[in-house]
Amino acid sequence: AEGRFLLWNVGHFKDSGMLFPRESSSREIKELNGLWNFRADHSLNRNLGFEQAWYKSRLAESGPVIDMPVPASYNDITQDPRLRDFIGWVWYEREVLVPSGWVSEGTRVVLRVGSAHYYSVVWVNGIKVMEHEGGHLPFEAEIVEVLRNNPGGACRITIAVNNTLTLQTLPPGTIQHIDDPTRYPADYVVQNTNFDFFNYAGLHRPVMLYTTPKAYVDDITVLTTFADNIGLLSYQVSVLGSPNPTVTVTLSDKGGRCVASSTGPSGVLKVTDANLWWPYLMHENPGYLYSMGVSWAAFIVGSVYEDVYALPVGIRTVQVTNTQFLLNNKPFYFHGVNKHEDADIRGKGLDWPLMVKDFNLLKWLGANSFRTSHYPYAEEIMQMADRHGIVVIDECPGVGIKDIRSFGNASLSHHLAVMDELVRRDKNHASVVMWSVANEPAAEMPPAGFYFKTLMAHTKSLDPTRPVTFITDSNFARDKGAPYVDVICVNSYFSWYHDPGHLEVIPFQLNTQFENWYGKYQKPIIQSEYGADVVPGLHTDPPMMFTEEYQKMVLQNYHDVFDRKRKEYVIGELIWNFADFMTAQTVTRVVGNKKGIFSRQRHPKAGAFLLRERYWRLANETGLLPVGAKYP
Ligand code: BDP
Repeated sequence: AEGRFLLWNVGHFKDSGMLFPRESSSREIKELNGLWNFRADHSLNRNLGFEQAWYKSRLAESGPVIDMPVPASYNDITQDPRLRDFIGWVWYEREVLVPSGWVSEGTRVVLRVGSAHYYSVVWVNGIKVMEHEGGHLPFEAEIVEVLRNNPGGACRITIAVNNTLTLQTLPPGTIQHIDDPTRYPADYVVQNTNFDFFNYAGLHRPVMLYTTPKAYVDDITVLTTFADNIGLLSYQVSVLGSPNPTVTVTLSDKGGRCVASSTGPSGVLKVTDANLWWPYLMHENPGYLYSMGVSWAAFIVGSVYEDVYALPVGIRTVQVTNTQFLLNNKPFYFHGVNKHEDADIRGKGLDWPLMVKDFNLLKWLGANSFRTSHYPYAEEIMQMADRHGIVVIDECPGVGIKDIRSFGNASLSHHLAVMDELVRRDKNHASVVMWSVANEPAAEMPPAGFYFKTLMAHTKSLDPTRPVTFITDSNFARDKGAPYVDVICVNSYFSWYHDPGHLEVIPFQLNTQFENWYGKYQKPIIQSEYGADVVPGLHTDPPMMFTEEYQKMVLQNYHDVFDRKRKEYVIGELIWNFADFMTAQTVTRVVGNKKGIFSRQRHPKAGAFLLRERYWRLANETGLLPVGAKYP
């Protein structure tokens, strides 16, 4: 029966880069966003598409198709509950015409999928070009050979996506078949998960074609530091397709002036009077980015080949002490949010208006940071964070690891591969200051020690410059992963899931929580989640659960303790959650999780105003803003 939903073999090897596609004098981009043809495979074994090879010809030839927008989750696009709750393979298809110049000698054409949840198989003109496991991270394949075989430039892209989660996927899940004709219809199947958000699926981020020359800049790694007023960027460039590349690197400031240059595939750029990258509200000019121009050129049999790529880079340092988080050697206090990629209709699909609105709300709130709970966010969002100086804790999809069978070798090796992909994608973002390898795993289970030790050591080997953590809700004395983190990140819901309705327990329990963790580990602590559900518009006094007043009181009680402990070792507070979001249906959720300080439509609840007052006050106290600076 398991075969129905297909189990796959894991195996990724990071032998190449994953630079974000950017246009340049040597590179072109064709975005494939818009309407695709779509069909969910409702056959009993969900395998009809493979049996009938739907990728061999146009999708409309093998059955009915509907319009499906990309990027978007497919779940909320139609009125069909069978599609909303679909489990198994869905098929997307789009035809494009490729300019003839693209298939000329000396050009590479790459097909890139920003993310697709969860497992994908991709064909071009009926020929399989790649498979990928895992949502939330990009994957790509070179397709120029396939295109050359098809004169006229026709390019039919077929992508099959399967959302099934198993004990070895990330996040994990289980498929449950109930075979009881007296109580359930035939073929009753459910996807069980241990995480609290809807398992949206589909082509969630932009799909595009882009070109590079045959010899091309494949990857760039930049590490930054500074001494006095000199910024130092050490870089490494990898060029593929050329034995002896002549690499030129230039660094330009915001005004386009070249401030440093170097040649060779690795080197150090020195910038005098460097503008450091500072967080929002910590400096009058936050999010300063230089542009690092990397080019490669050669003369081969009479022609010039060259590739040009420009990478935005920020100069900043990150350091953790026993009691502090230092950004550019200054104490940084995280006053921010946890988010989700989630909105009406589009689900987890990247949406420009939503993204800009969310950043505007973050700035209105005075938030200086967010955690990408509980999976990597779109690169477009990371770039916004870089530009606006919003600090990011970058989390991988290690959420809901609760079953002991998800601590085995297959799970671990996939989790390591996902960290490879995440670090490869996000290593050059100035906004990213810490990696989170998981959220609320069963960290007290015996195998958790080895699992997290391995995972965090691996992440540090990939990136020695950033601290690593995971988010815990385990008992401080029994947590087997905490010994390996740089910063303790703890979630708690006092007076909500424990002692519901009893606000008076918060000062005691929160104080004890902090003392316990710090006493055992002497590491700085972030309150990585706290909050309460609110159905907007519900009011009571005295406050009752689910009212606007109750959320405010939970926040207020937590804040009083934060204010005492941030003078010692508490280095941040991230509200759960920025906005209401969709979940699976359960008796504890009212059309989703309502712990947002904004509704799902991004309207503020009373708690948002309280948080706004606080965050601006904190910014004035802890930032470099002049004392008494007022919010706009
Ligand atoms: C925490 C989880 C988060 C949930 C939240 C809640 O990390 O994903 O949404 O609780 O219950 O345990 O609201």
